[in-house]
Amino acid sequence: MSKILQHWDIFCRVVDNYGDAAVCWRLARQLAIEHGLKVRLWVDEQSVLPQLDPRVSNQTSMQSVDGVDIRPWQALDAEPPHPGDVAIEAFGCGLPERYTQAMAQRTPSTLWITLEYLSAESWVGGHHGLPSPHPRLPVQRHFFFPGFDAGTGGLLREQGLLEQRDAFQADSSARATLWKDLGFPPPSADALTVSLFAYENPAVFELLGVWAAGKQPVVAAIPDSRLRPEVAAFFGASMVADGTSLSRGQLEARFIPFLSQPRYEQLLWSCDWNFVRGEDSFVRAQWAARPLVWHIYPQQEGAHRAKLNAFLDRYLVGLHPETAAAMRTLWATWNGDAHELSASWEALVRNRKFLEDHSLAWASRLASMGDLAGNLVHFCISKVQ
Ligand code: TRH
Repeated sequence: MSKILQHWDIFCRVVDNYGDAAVCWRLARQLAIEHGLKVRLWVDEQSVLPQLDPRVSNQTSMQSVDGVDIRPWQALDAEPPHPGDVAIEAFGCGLPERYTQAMAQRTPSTLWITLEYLSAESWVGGHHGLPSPHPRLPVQRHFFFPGFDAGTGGLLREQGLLEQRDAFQADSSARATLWKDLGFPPPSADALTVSLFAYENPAVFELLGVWAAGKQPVVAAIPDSRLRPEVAAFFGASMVADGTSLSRGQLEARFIPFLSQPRYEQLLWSCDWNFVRGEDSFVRAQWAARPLVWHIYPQQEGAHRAKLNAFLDRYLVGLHPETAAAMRTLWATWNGDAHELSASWEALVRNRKFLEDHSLAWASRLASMGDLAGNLVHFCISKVQ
């Protein structure tokens, strides 16, 4: 690593949900642990990180975990800013004005990176890495886009992640331990296991009904999320405590707490199907190499639809045609744009083997592109050499 790019600042504003902090936390840890960098993570909302990683306290104003200094954004108001060599502005959150001025005055000036949201759209490759001058100050920022092909910044993936996944998936006792720790016996061998993490979703009633009426037992893990009240309502319940199991027909729903990120990862690895949402869980489900269904973060005027279809256009290439068509229909239904849940689910279960092989091949192909943290480090070095 270049000696001149040792000090990195990451700025994160929690807009809503977990995704902003989740991505910044992964990136910060990877830069510190795998690249030996000194990283400060400035966060405007202290309550989210401890849910993702219980080693982080929401009581402390300054703390260090895994070599990352976690600081409240507000602390910047109290002290003169000392900008690092690189400043990452996550998801267009903006940098504090005083910090930006200090960046421009610094010699050499701080390298300013805007980390963008993930999209599979074809324009991303053409915009990745482009500079944009500041309107007043002698400093420019560069746009860094995550993505699904070699012309982009790639996806976050920690070293050894796929090896850990393979070891876990090959180890039935590790899976049994996970369920035991969550307060449940291991699902029976003939059951289909599913994790269900999503925003509020009217299609969930039909989905649960299909599972309840199906031929095969389904064990659905329901982490605490905005979907949970709707799942409880399907069983005629209003509030459901963690550790509760509710059954109807072939379906058993297991209500579990919001897990730490590593634990949630294990849940994704252990389930046959994963329903995920937003950005980070969506990527993690791809690394899990199991069939997935994405509830995309809804945007105004349906802008998310182009993103959803752009991903499917890439993801479904090479998949058995009937399976690909059923996946497209199921994803459209889950995102409120179609109403054919039962038939598409049956087709997918029938063609499960194609999907499983495809999920594994997809994860391997993505892994061959390098990882976002490594790509970001190389990009920054290229800008100062
Ligand atoms: O929480 P999200 O909906 O975040 C979203 C997206 O990032 C979206 O792009 C953004 O615009 C919006 O926030 C503001 O979904 P996401 O991205 O999957 O983040 C959830 C994180 O929570 C992810 O790191 C997985 C983690 N998680 C756990 O650690 N434990 C759990 O039990 C669960 C269900 C999730």
